[in-house]
Amino acid sequence: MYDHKKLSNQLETLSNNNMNAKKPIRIVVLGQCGVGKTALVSRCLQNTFPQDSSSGKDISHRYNMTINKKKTVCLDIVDFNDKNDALISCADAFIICYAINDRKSFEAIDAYLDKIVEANIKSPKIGIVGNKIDLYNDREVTSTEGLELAKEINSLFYETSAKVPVIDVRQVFYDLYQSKER
Ligand SMILES: Nc1nc2c(ncn2[C@@H]2O[C@H](COP(=O)(O)OP(=O)(O)O)[C@@H](O)[C@H]2O)c(=O)[nH]1
Ligand SMILES: [Mg+2]
Repeated sequence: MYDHKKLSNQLETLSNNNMNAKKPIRIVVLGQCGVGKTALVSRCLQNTFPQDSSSGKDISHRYNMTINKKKTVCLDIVDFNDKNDALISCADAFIICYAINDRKSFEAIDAYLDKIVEANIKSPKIGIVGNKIDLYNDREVTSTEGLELAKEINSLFYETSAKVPVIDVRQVFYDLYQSKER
């Protein structure tokens, strides 16, 4: 059957794209290998969970996002693989991921914060993301610990799962965009 509602949503997205899209904001996704960066980016862009995400490359995606039928925002999302630190210095905002079932990945956040400081970016916006909450039975990092860290560095904080999308991960990217705009 012909889906009028879907089509009108698509048209709305298209017209928003034309009218409201501004200069993209570049969001670099940082975090230790294996925390789920590529999976989170894929969940954001395609709403899928990749079976094999081990490309090992730094990949940049240009993405126009409309959320809650509000305005469209244009993002450059960089899936960072510790290959090219120069990518950090041209970022507007960062997502730093860890896996809630891997304390080492949480401890690794400090090193990424150092890289951001070294890059000398003017008021960088940061979102701390504890991924893999579907594995809560193996939790090694409490929500409170994540939250405390986020408070300390004045960043946003989320717990997510790229595998079982309990929250819409696009919200993380969208909130960062908004905090950058302010
Ligand atoms: N259970 C679970 N596994 C995940 C999640 N996100 C990623 N993974 C798995 O963790 C591994 C590393 O994910 P990947 O996206 O390649 O991590 P990256 O190295 O940070 O890019 C892969 O086997 C993924 O399938 C998640 O939210 N839950
Ligand atoms: Mg990856």
